[in-house]
Amino acid sequence: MENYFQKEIETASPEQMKKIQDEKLVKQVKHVWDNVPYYRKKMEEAGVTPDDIKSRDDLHKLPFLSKADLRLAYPYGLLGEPLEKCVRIHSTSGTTGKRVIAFYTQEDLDMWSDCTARALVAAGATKESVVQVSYGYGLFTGGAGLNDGSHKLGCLTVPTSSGSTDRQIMFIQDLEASILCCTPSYAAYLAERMKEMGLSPDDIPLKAGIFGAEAWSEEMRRDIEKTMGIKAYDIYGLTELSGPGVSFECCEQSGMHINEDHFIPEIIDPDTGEVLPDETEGELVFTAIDKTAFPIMRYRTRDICSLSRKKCSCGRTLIKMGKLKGRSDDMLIIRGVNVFPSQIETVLLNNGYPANYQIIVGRVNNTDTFDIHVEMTPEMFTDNLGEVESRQKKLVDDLKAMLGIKAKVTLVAPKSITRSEGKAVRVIDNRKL
Ligand code: DLL
Repeated sequence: MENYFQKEIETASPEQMKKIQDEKLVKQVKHVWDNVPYYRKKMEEAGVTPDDIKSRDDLHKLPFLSKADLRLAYPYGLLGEPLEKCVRIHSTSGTTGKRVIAFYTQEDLDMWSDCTARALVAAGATKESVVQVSYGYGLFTGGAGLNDGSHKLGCLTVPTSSGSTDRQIMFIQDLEASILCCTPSYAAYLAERMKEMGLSPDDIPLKAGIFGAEAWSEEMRRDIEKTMGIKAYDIYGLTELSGPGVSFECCEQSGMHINEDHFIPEIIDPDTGEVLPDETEGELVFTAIDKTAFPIMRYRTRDICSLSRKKCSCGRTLIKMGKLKGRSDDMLIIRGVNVFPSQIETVLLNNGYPANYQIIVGRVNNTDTFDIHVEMTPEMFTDNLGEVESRQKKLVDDLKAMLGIKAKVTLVAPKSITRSEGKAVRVIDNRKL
């Protein structure tokens, strides 16, 4: 029998859900108009006032917010509450220097942990479960998000954070963890390590995994499930909207239920901004209707997928989004970390290299590989291997400081990277997702 964390909401009728959304949206638009001058100005420019928004059907009248707005408004420009009411921030990994900072009141955190608790229950968690949270803790939302949902449910929460792979496996074994939360690529790495240690699925106490924060294929899901003897569930979210738990998979494992009593989704044509019907692929846009410290409206995620209201066998009526197909911009997600080619370019140019480089991303044994080929200038070109190695090491270190993950850097001879006559192709992504 299917369990729910908040059954009345998760199985509400379409009419009940619309009523919840209409009421919250009207209230939220007033809150934003009164407290967020940045967005009020956008509304004024679009000729919209709170009186024009009477229900969800009027959502399309509101202006979009984009990542560029978030950067312009950095750090406090979209804050909807006095700072003394805020109790936490989280932050994205940052693009060209400016990170996005999201603020939370205690009520916002409570709402967020409801979302992750729903995801945990959908993956089979009860208060008897031991939940190992191997997402990073800190500014990243993964660790804190699943941690708080697990607490709320009353699970024994094991806050290992990411890294120290053998220790992770020791805790899973010794504490008989039943649910593992981490990125799919880390799950694959853990699975690989378990296999190397001679552990068979029967030796591994885990029953389920809640994996997200990056795109992953069905093949990868099947591999992880087989090696660990678990059911692997997808989970989606983004810092701007709180973090993981914006949507989550249920036993059907075919798309993620969106917590639409908190986040109203729309799919738009990324070029025209036109709202598209259900089952059509486009850019996902979200309006947060009840978080007040960082109340973002019609936020363009740049994630591409479709929405579906088809009946789900789990009994949840929450709308579903399909697995993510890709992004409408150039951001790469490598080992769960957001990487922009422009960040790499900055590091290279700061170190005196020309802007001739190539980023090659692949996937070996379910883990992302990340290679950067960088051309030397003729002045740098040398036969002295020691010198080349120390130059490479300097770049690896600087890139790690900028991106938070390690790349393999290879310095190549001047003029060896093909010049382009049109737009440069800097990224070769060989991952088949
Ligand atoms: O990745 C929040 C999160 C943490 C989600 C843990 C799930 C689990 P950000 O770092 O702000 O937040 O990155 C958000 O990551 O716009 C997507 O492009 C991508 N992403 C998140 N979940 C998935 C997923 C967290 N399940 C960005 N599948 C989003 C594919 C995902 N991509």
